[in-house]
Amino acid sequence: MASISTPSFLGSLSVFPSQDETTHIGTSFPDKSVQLSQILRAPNSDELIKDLAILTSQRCVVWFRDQDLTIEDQRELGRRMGELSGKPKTSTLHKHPVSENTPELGGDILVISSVSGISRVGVRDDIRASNGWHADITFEPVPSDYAILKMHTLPPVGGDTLWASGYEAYDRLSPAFRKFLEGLTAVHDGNYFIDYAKTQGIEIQDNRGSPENIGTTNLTAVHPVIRTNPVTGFKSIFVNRSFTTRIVELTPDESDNVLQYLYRHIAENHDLQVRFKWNKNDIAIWDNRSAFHTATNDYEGHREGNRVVSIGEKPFFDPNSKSRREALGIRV
Ligand SMILES: O=C(O)CCC(=O)C(=O)O
Ligand SMILES: [Fe+2]
Repeated sequence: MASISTPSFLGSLSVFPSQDETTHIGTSFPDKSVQLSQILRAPNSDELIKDLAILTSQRCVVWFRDQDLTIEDQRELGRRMGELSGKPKTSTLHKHPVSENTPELGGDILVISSVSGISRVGVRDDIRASNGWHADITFEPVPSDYAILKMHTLPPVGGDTLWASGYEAYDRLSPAFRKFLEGLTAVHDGNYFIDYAKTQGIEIQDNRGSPENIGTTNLTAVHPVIRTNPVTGFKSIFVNRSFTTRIVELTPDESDNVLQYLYRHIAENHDLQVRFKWNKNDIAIWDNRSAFHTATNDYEGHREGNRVVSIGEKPFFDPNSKSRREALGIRV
């Protein structure tokens, strides 16, 4: 398959040194003099943050090295990226259903930790590392647009994170299979968090960043299998192994087989993935509408970071939208 490298949209961020880490996914700002805290306070901060949202949506994930961003700044960035790129006014920051165990940081910060908390909950079996591929909180009726993760504690070796492009995964399917998937919807189920909350004796958080993300007894939602990203206009596959359990319009057997195919398609095409090696205080920002990610549990020792997940729009499929390759003129 021919692939032509297309320069990323940088807009006002082009004043900072950056590099695309692979052809299809991931752009980094390797110079630690580029600080998100300064971008937040720049005179043209609205323009810079909007362009950061567009870049993140186009490239699926971006990284900044050795950041001094505080927790409060991380929340502000999470809020403004979505607001400046057009999300509904009713969408704010997500409060994870089982975030009660981190009260010192507030319900809208999720601690990603090797020591405690949810980051290893719900891995259904650990024989294959690829079982961990997911997009965050897709069991919510109004799921996430962006996530911002800052890692402050790392093991001596290991613990990389991988991301995969849902746009490129869509573009690799045959036209007939794309068309078949475009009419379908799928159930996303996060009820294992309810079971986890029971075992930990904690309450499920209600009012989770949108008037529609309410209720504590049934964490499920139905979303289109192919979703249009409103920031880029590109189509993406929107099912993931951690939460998607069933394609509604198919028989259970058909659904299982189609979902398994799509999960393998995402996990086994390493040319639509990128792997990031963390250093202390690095930040990753990704678009949960069009990218999947997975941690690597290959390390010993303490690994911990803080994550802000913002709520975007209700997922939709626009039949007039284009695929990324179509829109950018990349040969399929
Ligand atoms: O620990 C990681 O590398 C990623 C964890 C994760 O899935 C997340 O922060 O959403
Ligand atoms: Fe995640």
